[in-house]
Amino acid sequence: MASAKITACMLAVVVTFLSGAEATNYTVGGSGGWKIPSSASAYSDWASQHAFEAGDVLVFDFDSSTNNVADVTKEDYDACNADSPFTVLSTSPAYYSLDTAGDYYFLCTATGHCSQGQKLAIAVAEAPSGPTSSPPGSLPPPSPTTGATASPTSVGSPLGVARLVLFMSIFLGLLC
Ligand SMILES: [Cu+2]
Repeated sequence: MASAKITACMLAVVVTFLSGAEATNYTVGGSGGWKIPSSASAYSDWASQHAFEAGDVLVFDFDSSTNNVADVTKEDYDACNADSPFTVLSTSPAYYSLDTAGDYYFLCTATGHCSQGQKLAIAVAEAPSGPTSSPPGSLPPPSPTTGATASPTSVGSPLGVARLVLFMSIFLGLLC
């Protein structure tokens, strides 16, 4: 039983480390949400403003009575063919996890909506290895700074996040 407990603890620590590479939620279309856009290029414009990584989540915010979200092939996306989607999400807000790197294609299956621009194509990159790249149990090496001025380490900086994750892991380890 002891080994099982240790395994569980180690698993918890690993999960804590992995969660350090934080996922980002993106609300598709920003505050405008998911609808027939005023401009046909609205969603490609929106997509070009973001760098999606594996593990991120798309949030589709829409009027469920007249819209939905379907993930489709590139061919169906190009042709606005809504006849053979992989999945259709019809309840807003709809969360779509971008689990792996690659290209993703979405459209609204309501008649005429896709051809009026309610379609989204995004490219998702591999998630960076992030904090997990440093050996567990060791602090990240101090960044080389010249002079006596210490580099400002804000909470949002990669170093700050790595430290936070490390402390969380140690804390978790103590609990086990
Ligand atoms: Cu629609």
